[in-house]
Amino acid sequence: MKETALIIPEFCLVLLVGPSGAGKSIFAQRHFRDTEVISSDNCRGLVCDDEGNQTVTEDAFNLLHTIVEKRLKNRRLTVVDATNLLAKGRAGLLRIAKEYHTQVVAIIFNLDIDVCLKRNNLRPNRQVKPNVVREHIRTLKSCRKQIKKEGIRQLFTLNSPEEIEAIKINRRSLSCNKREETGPFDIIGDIHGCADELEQLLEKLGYKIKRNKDRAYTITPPMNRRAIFVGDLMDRGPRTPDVLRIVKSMVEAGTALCVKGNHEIKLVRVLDGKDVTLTHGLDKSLDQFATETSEFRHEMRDFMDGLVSHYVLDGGKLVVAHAGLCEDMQGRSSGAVRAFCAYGDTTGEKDNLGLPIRRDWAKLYKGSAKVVYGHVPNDTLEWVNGTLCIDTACVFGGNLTALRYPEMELIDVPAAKIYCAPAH
Ligand SMILES: [Mn+2]
Repeated sequence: MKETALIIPEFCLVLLVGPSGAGKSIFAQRHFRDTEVISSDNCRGLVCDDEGNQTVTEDAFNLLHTIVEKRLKNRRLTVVDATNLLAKGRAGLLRIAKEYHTQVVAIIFNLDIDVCLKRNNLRPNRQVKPNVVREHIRTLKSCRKQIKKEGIRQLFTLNSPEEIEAIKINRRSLSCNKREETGPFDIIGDIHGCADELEQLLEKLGYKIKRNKDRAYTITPPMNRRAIFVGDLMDRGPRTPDVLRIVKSMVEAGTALCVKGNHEIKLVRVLDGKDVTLTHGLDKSLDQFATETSEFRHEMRDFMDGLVSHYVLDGGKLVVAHAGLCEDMQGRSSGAVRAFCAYGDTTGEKDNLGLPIRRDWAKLYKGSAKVVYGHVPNDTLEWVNGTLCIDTACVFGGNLTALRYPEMELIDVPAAKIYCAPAH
């Protein structure tokens, strides 16, 4: 049989799901490191010296959950080798995965009863009764649909010993993981449609700008340098389409990275026809988009939608996210991580000006990675516990600022005018 690759994230929780005798342990041994596999049988053995003892189930699973928790906390891929057939049992593991912002992958061993019984008979000392195996298989048939609804990101079903034999596991990097990229970088704050200031700043940083006949840009960075944009490219300012042209061309040429801001999220929703209130300068962007082609709008929509929430760079020494990111979310992917990156640590409440109330995560930050972000317009630039907000309110008449990394040098250009009156 031809080899089949299962592609799973480098960091995830893998649940092996299937009856006793399905070959889960052999599979785990073949494809994962010993320390990556946490088996319920092994945990039974650890708590009472007898891997087949079913009376210590509660203690064994408490231990299993504790080990899974510690591993996910340390961002280690973890495989749970247990039957995982009951929703109640899976729920505890899914809760831990959610707490540590870990994607869950399920590999289902959907084998014939005869295969399982035969294999079960070969197990030394810890055979499971045939009627228990039969019950497992009945439960599996009914739980497959249920598993899909539990928020498991990837589900693979293996239907025969031959299929299992042909599997190869490939691990892919999470899209936020760019640890191997060491820079040097020029990290640029919230632009909000201020293309004049962006062009000036890029030139000041040594980038060569060429405008082509079709209004597209070719930007050539100085030797080895790359730009990183913190998001919020659009809204409020006068030239949003050009800012998008510049950033998209650089990202596609590999001369820049860009993370997703809350304004990108909202503009994509508008372009998708969703019902969105046109506040915070969104109306300006739509006016500017109206004179562009529909092809341009589609291209930019896909570009913005495809941006990643944050990047972990330079061996983990640098994190870039639009609204910042606390330590225990860095290098992870979940709805909560994406929300923090785009909106910050919001309480869900608003102040008397209608602005969201934010917790001051930077004040509490103890991580070793430097975190560079934008989102909150500031008059001054100040490192707080290794974090720096570089949104210096260009569109409100402030500056557009870049941080040169690793030099930690700040370069800025002043706004040509006040494009928008600040809300505070
Ligand atoms: Mn923002």
